[in-house]
Amino acid sequence: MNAHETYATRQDAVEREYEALVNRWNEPVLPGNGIFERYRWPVLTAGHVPPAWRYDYNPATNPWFMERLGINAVFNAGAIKFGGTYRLICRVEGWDRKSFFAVAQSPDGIQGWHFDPEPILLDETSNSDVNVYDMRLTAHEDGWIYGIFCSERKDPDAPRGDTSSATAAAGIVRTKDMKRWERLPDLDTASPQQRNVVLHPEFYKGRYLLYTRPQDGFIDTGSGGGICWGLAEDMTRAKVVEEKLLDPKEYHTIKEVKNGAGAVPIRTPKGWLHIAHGVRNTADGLRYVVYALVCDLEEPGKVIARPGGYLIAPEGEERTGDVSNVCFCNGAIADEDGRLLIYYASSDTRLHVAETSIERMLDYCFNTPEDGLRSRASVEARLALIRANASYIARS
Ligand code: M1P
Repeated sequence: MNAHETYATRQDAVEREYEALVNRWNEPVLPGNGIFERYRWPVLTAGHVPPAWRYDYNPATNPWFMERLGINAVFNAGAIKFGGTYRLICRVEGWDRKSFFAVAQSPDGIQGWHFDPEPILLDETSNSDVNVYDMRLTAHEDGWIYGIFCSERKDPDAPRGDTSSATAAAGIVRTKDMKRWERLPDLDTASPQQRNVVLHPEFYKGRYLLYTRPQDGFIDTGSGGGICWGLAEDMTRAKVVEEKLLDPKEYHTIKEVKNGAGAVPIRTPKGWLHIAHGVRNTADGLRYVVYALVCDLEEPGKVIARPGGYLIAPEGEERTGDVSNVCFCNGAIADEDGRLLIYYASSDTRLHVAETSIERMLDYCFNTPEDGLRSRASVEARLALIRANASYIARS
């Protein structure tokens, strides 16, 4: 085949493959565990990124219809329902390892995800970001939608020859229309490293409440204790002076190494529902899982339900990817009718949805025993379950 024929054949094949993927019907995997339902297919992958973002369509400059700017992965997405549609602001990563943000929309939060025509060209501060990722979208009661994300830069204090050390700060943007994004100064905190910063949707005592995760190093948590919270007077010059511990890292738990906030907390009748992430060490590296907790409605810094263990851990295909053994969530959407969609990414490669309801999640959070922190305590909890079950099972 000559180049001209190749162009036409390949363009047709690439577009057909893309259309088939974005229009593929998704279905719940039943019976699941009763807490939530997984869906058979990821909602977004690298293949969902429009061909026009990846291919040069000019036959003169791209006669072989080659992929010019490939996409490596689509994962960790902030989520919001806006203008009647479900929107995800995804971490899209190119072949060059740089992440950027792009919004995808769906009419029902499950099916038919399509990216908006163009990715977001984010403004920079005077200290340019090298990489940006993991945006949380908060529709705040002040009328703005804030996006808080990780802004990564080379560590200016890295020794000569160290080309890996980085610093992480919380970058901030805001919008009213999900089209024009105003960049604000990065969050100022005492901690040298900040990732997984989340803005609470309501004022607390007249101030903005932010969940933080202070760390000593880019990877090392050091003395960083887990999920913290603090207050800021103003989001246009956001500064949190004091970070108070909300939920600690804990020895021999799913959050032994790192413990970070995830989706924006959701107001429920019984408290603020958090979908967070915990990280433990294994002989095979870090394992990231998604877990839940509930905080007091009046005192959002106080945990009132702490179900033990994980809510979502990688399963099957989810286990492998660029960074294997990772489930990560930075976005969830609660519908008016109580349906709850949890968007979680697997292994830094693809994005999935888990469907549940606020009612089911509250049942799960308030009726799952806390981690007893010892094997014996775990067996005691399980024995209590088995013995209480005996009479019901004998009857059936
Ligand atoms: O690779 C797993 C995750 O690692 C980081 O998360 P954390 O700050 O909790 O360690 C982030 O880079 C995240 O995007 C990534 O999914």
